This record gives sequence, structure tokens and C-alpha cells, in this order.
Amino acid sequence: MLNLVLFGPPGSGKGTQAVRLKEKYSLFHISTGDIFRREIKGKTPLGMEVAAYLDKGQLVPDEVTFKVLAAEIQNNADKTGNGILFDGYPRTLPQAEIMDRYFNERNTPVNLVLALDVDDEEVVKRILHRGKSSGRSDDNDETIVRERLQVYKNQTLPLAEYYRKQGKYMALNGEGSVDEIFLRLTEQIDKISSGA
Ligand code: B4P
Repeated sequence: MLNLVLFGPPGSGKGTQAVRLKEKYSLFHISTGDIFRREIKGKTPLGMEVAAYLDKGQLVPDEVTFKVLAAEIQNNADKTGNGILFDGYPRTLPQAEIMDRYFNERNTPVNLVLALDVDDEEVVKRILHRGKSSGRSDDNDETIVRERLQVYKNQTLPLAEYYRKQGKYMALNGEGSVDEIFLRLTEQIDKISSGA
């Protein structure tokens, strides 16, 4: 079983690479951002609760986020056999700690955290470009995009040290073509899978 975390600032390409990685390694892909957007679109009680956070570029509270993650895993227990690809989770230290407890208890710990390093201005450019067609309220306004980046630096980036101490953190250059970055990621995953 291979549990992988894709890490990096908003717009660093986590979602883009996740689509390819889940195919190559037959992993179950969980994007907390996609789940929240699905709930908002469906106007569910959860969607109503989280919409304001996404609109402002802020993080959804940890208790809500972990419940969503645990439910997604339980509802798809038949699909997670080869492992899970986490995209956009964890984003805070409490999220990482609760995740570690959950998976360590089941003897299926996170194996590797792959971080995509991308320059701030490149990230802003990518997200605003996507905003022209994505319909995402958090992609259109440069002030909100920069707020997301700041939230990442304040609340999510400290996790790099948390995983470095566990010897699981691997930072990669997230700039270049989508194919080049995919190759960089798969080289690292293949090393872990082969025990090298
Ligand atoms: P997410 O859905 O995770 O959004 P993201 O950070 O923008 O996505 P990503 O890094 O995957 O970028 P992508 O590949 O799409 O989160 C949205 C919101 O949900 C958060 O702000 C928060 O409110 C909430 N949320 C989610 N998870 C949470 C959690 N755990 N706790 C609390 N709140 C949470 O790439 C972006 C763009 O770049 C695309 O247009 C893509 O085409 C382009 N691109 C990708 N690779 C490229 C490349 N190599 N070169 C050029 N362009 C590239």
C-alpha cells in the first residue's frame, strides 16, 4: 500500500499531477478542495458551511476537514487497497497529526510527501489564468489568490519541517512542463516503491 501526499502552494500543480499519478499507480485520489467544491455545487449543508471559507481564500476548520476526509475514506473502502493519493490534505499541523494517528493505527502510514516548489509570481499567474475559465470564485481575484498564498505560508508550509523530521519530505522543482514534473515525481515514487 502506497500512501502519498502531494504538497505545495495553491496552484503548484498538485491537482494536475494527481490525475496522472492516480492512473499510473492505481491509487485512490482524494482532493479535499474538490470535495468542498462538489458540496458547494450541490448546496448541501456541508457546502453551505464551507463556501465562505473558500470564497475568502481561507482554510476550512480542521474538525470539519478531517471529518470529510474520514468519511471519504470510509465510503470508498473498496477502492483504497493500493493506497491513497492525498492532494491538498493536510494543510495544517493538527490535520497532519490526526492523519498520522489514523493511518498509523491501521499500519498504513504516509510513505512519502512530495512537495512542488513553484515561485509565488508563477503561482499567481497560473491561478489567474485558470480563473478565466474555471468559474472558481477563489481564482478570479488577485487579492484572494495572494491571501491563499499567505495562508499557505503561515499555516501549511510549517508542515514541511514536520515531515522532514520523519524523513518523508521530498521537495521537487514544480516549474517546467507538466510532463517534466510528472517524470520528477515518478522517479521519487519508484525509488520508494522499490525500497531503494
Ligand atoms: P485546492 O482545491 O486544493 O486548490 P489549489 O491549491 O488551487 O490546487 P492545485 O495546487 O491542485 O493547483 P492545480 O493543479 O489545479 O483548494 C481550494 C480551497 O479549498 C483552499 O483555498 C481551502 O479554502 C479549501 N481546502 C482544501 N483543502 C483543505 C484542507 N485540507 N484544509 C482546509 N481547507 C482546505 O494547478 C493550478 C493551475 O496551474 C491550473 O490551471 C493548471 O492547469 C496550471 N498548471 C499546473 N501545472 C502547470 C505547469 N507545469 N505549468 C504551467 N501551468 C500549470
